[in-house]
Amino acid sequence: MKDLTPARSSLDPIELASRDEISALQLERLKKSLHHAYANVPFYRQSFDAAGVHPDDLNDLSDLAKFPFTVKTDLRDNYPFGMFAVPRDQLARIHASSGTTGQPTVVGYTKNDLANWGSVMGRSLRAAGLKPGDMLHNAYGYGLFTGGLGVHLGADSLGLSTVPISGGMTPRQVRLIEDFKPDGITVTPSYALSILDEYARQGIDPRQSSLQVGIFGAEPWTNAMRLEIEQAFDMHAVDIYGLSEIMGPGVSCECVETKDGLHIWEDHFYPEVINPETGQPVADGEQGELVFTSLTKEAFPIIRYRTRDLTRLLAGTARSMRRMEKVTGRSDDMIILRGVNVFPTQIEEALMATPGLAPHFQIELSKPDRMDQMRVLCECVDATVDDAARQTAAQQLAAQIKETVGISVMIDVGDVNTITRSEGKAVRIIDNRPKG
Ligand code: DLL
Repeated sequence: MKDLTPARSSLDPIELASRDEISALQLERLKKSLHHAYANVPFYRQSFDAAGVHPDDLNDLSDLAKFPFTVKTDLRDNYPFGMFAVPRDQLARIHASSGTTGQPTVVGYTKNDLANWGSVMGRSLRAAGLKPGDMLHNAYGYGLFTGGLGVHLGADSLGLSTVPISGGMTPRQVRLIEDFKPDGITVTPSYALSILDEYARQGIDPRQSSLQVGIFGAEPWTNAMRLEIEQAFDMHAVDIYGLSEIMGPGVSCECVETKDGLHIWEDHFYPEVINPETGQPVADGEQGELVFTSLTKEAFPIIRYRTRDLTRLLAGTARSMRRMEKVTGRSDDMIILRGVNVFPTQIEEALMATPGLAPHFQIELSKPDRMDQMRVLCECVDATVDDAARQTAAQQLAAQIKETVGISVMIDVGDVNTITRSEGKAVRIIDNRPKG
């Protein structure tokens, strides 16, 4: 793999600023953001008043802990535009996340917000090793989802040539990568695996492709998956994170030279990690739920938003800004099986360590005889894996999960192509347990 480390001279000065400079900028912006939300969004006025706090009470970054949290249902309750802090005619863009239940969550951006998004997203693509003039194959979905259009803004801001292919039509994805010869690809890790399958189907060696780097996010994925993808394509694989409520993709991104967690662009997004039970902030280095406050957003300022994503904050390395560890999973996706907490990423890790199995999987939950049961649905890597080898693989995977996660599960090893392929975010859990 080629060394893609960007020249230090190409970075934004704030990426290399001292901690003191970053904190000073954050404090100044945080004060403004709290005032902006309080003055222009009735929801924030009410929630601050109810908690007995006022934006003037913030004298230090740690004072933010006095302010109330914002949660997803607050956004739903104010559907569609109740959380916006600018008049409707100042909105330049609206996005929405479909959500699995009920009301979609709607977010809005002014022209300045879009410029800032382009800037942090462009910074992310540069951190991942792309430079002006490179070509990007952008296979995140275009539309209300922030993935496609958000990455596109960043690519424009950095000066890339973008192929806005969006998700789906997998044979065409391979065709265009082969014909246009892009330097980078942006896609969910699960859809990258579908593209990889298509390479095999067409009998083309993905290691010979022009791709130097893949920038994967929008869903959890493991370091074991990183290695698999890097080897399969002979390219770098870096992690990018974001969520619509905070901006979209480009809230944080790994640097290609270190791949040691995602640098949060702290000049725009102020991170905290809290104990999800008590709501108290925990020290850097401790695991908990990630909470973000926007520092520069005009249309949709967001104060102490509980992401439900579990991670920990770590000191900066390749950049001065702090890192977040790869997200283990969302608290919503945590399965509690007979008292043990399980994340799909733990199953992914065990699967990747088992020879003979492909990296595609789903988890089926059921409750026969009032006992929760988990079945891991996976498939063999190719048609040469016979019945005996499948049985061995199933036993190995079950043993691996028992050892690392501490639960007994059933394993189904199907034929090649039996697991539904993803074209965006993978659906990992099929919950057949009776409701209520
Ligand atoms: O998924 C934005 C995005 C698009 C990020 C493309 C990266 C690349 P939402 O649809 O609002 O936005 O979903 C946000 O997805 O709270 C996480 O649970 C999950 N997520 C996003 N990136 C990662 C990641 C986009 N790198 C939700 N690792 C977030 C793990 C991720 N989970």
